[in-house]
Amino acid sequence: MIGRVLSVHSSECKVAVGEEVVSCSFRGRLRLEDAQIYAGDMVHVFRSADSYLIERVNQRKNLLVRPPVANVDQAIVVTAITQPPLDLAYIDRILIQLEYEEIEGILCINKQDLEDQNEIDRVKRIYSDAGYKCVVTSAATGYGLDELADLFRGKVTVFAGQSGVGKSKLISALLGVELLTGELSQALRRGRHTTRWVSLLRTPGDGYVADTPGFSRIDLVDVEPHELSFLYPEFREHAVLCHFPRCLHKTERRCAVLEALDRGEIPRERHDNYLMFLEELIERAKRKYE
Ligand SMILES: Nc1nc2c(ncn2[C@@H]2O[C@H](COP(=O)(O)OP(=O)(O)OP(=O)(O)O)[C@@H](O)[C@H]2O)c(=O)[nH]1
Ligand SMILES: [Mg+2]
Ligand SMILES: [Zn+2]
Repeated sequence: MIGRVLSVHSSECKVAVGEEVVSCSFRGRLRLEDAQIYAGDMVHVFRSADSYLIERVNQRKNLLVRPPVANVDQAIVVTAITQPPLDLAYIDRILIQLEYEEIEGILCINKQDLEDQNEIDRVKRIYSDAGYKCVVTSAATGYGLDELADLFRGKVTVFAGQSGVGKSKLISALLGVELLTGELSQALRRGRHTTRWVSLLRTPGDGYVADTPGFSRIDLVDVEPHELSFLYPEFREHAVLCHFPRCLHKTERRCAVLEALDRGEIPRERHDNYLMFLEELIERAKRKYE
């Protein structure tokens, strides 16, 4: 039998096999920790007398590190505008990581019931101009939830975003389940096992979603400075046309990215944060060769 791993605990994991969810242990002497099984993995399950054993893990198409989920099709990056305050750099760090893993990122602007429509439109424009699908929702009133639910069909979806933006509340509203929201979730995030704290929930239409706690810090992926622009969908097509092959799109002459920026084809906010991340990568590269 083949199943999908929903969650991993220290000595067993929960696997969806057909309509059932079964508890499995790993075959042989390996502990699950060493066996490197992650939520989202497709596994071969073997039924012995009164227990289930995992025999083999299928090759995965990708593995998100934070949160640890395998075979992710898309990530919904949730943000609010004022509660908590909008943090474009935080969103961009997540999107960069997703581009690196080749996972589709979708922006969800939540708390529509609280936030200023002009600001919502401004943020939406930045990310749709950058090439990302954007949805506007309110987990409180249900606004936009149908559109969000449609995105789940047949896919493994991870929710990401700052603490307090409403990830758990959105999933609760969509699936009619109770997830930890607000303070409890913060207590968990401070706990020692937060990175292991991830489990997939089944959605109608044969999809899976994973809630995650909002991480306080997201490290940039390990790329060379001149490679960063390739993790920006709206930079890529221009970057190949720059005069210098390792152009950093900072102040270079005949830089096609800077030209597109001047023509308004690249959102200014995205390039500003790009420059900040670039410095971070340059610093990191310096330390590496010291
Ligand atoms: N008014 C309003 N409040 C919301 C909305 N979505 C979430 N909230 C509230 O915002 C607070 C945080 O929501 P959570 O769902 O816990 O946020 P989270 O993103 O899961 O946060 P972490 O788990 O800490 O990463 C809760 O008090 C929710 O009730 C919304 O659309 N409108
Ligand atoms: Mg939460
Ligand atoms: Zn350039």
